[in-house]
Amino acid sequence: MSYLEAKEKYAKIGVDTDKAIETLKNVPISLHCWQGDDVVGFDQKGALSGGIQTTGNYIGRARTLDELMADIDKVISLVPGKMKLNLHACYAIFDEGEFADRNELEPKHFAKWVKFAKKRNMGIDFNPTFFSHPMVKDNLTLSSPNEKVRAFWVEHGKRCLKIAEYFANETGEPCVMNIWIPDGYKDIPADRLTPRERFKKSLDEILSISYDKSKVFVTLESKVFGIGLESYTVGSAEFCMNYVANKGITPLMDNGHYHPTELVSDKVSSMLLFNEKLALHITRGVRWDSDHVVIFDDETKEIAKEIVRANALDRVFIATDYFDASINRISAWVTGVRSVEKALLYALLEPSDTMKELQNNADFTSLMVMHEELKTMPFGDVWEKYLKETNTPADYLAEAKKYEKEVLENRQ
Ligand code: RNT
Ligand code: ZN
Repeated sequence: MSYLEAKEKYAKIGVDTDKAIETLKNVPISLHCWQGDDVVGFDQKGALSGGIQTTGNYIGRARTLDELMADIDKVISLVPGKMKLNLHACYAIFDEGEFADRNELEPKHFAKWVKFAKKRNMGIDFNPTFFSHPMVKDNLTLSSPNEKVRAFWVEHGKRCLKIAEYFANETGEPCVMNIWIPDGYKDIPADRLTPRERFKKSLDEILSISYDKSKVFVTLESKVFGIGLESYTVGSAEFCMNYVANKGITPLMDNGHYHPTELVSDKVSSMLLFNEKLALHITRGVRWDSDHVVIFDDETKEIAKEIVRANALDRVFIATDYFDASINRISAWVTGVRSVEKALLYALLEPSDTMKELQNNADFTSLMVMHEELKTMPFGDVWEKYLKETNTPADYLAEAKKYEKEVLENRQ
C-alpha cells in the first residue's frame, strides 16, 4: 500500500499522519554510547561490575575513542529523528600519559565529545559512573560505611555535575545527569536502613554544590536487583521516588528495573501528575536481565502511548539503555533506537480522543475492537514515509553488514 492510501485510512479514523511524522521529527532520543563497547569505557581495564553484565563475544567491539565515534556516526546515519548523545563518566578522554581518576574529572576531559556532539547538532546527557572501579568496595559506593570510599564517590558526583553544566552551556541544550548506583547485598542484610541513610546523605552532599537547575536536570534511577546483589538494593524504587520528591529533582524509570509483572507504562501517568519532568531508560527486560535490545513489542508501544496520550513529549526525557555483545553491535543499537521511534510513531497514530471518549462512555466493547483494529492499520507505510523524509535507509541490516565487513572485521 502506498503512503497516500495509508494516510486516507488513518484520516478516516481522525488521525493526521503528516502531523504525526512532523511531531516525531522533533522528539529527541538520547542515544546511549555504551552499546558500542559493552559498557567498558576508556578509564580502566577491569571487568564490568555493578550487577550488570554484557554477554556475547561478537566481533567488532569499539576499543578506542575513534572506533566508538565512528560507530556512533554509523548508528546516527541509520536512525531517523533527533538524537542526543548519552555519555558515561568512564568515557573521559585523556591525552598521552595523562590520567585523572573519577574524583578528579574535569570538563576538559570531555572536550572532544563536546566537539563531536556540536558538529552533529546534538545535545549531551551524562552519567556519573559508580561501577567498574577499584573504589567500589564490597559492591558499595555512595552508601559505603567506609568514609573514604563514600567521600571518593561523592566527589565524583560533584565533578560530574560540573561537567553536566559544561555540556549544557556548550551545546545550548539541557543536560540530563542521571545518578544510578549499584549498591546492594547478595544475601539477607542485617541493616537495611543505615546504607540508605548514607546514600541519602551522599546525594545531599553532591546536590549541595551550586548548579544551574534550568540547564541541568539531575535524575535518580532506581532498581529492583542486580546480578550478584539479589537480596537488597539500596536505591530501591521507594527510596528513589521519595528522595526525588523531597529534593525536587527528576525521577528516572528504567523499565528493566521492576518486578516482571510491574509495567512502567502503567507508572508514567502517576509520575507525570506529581513531577514536572520524567526521565526514562527504555530497555527490554528478559527474566533476570534488564538490558536486552529494545524491540517493537507491546510494552514499548504502551510506554510510548502513555507519553503521547498525556501530551507529555516535552516533559519526558527519553533515553535508550541496553547492551548486547552477541550480535552485530551496530545493528543491535539501531534496532533498539528505531524500535523506540516506531513505538512513538505508532502512539502518535492512535485516535486518542475517540478512544478516551469510548472509555468515559463505558463502551468497552467498542474500545476493545478499536484497540484490535488499530493493530492491522497500515502503520508500516507511515513508518517508511518517516524514514524517507528523514533520509534514513530502510534496509539498515545491509548497511550494518557492510560496515561489519569493511570496518568491524578489521578489529581483531
Ligand atoms: C543499570 C542501569 C544503568 C546502566 C547504565 C550503564 O542497571 O540501568 O542505567 O545500565 O548507566
Ligand atoms: Zn538504566
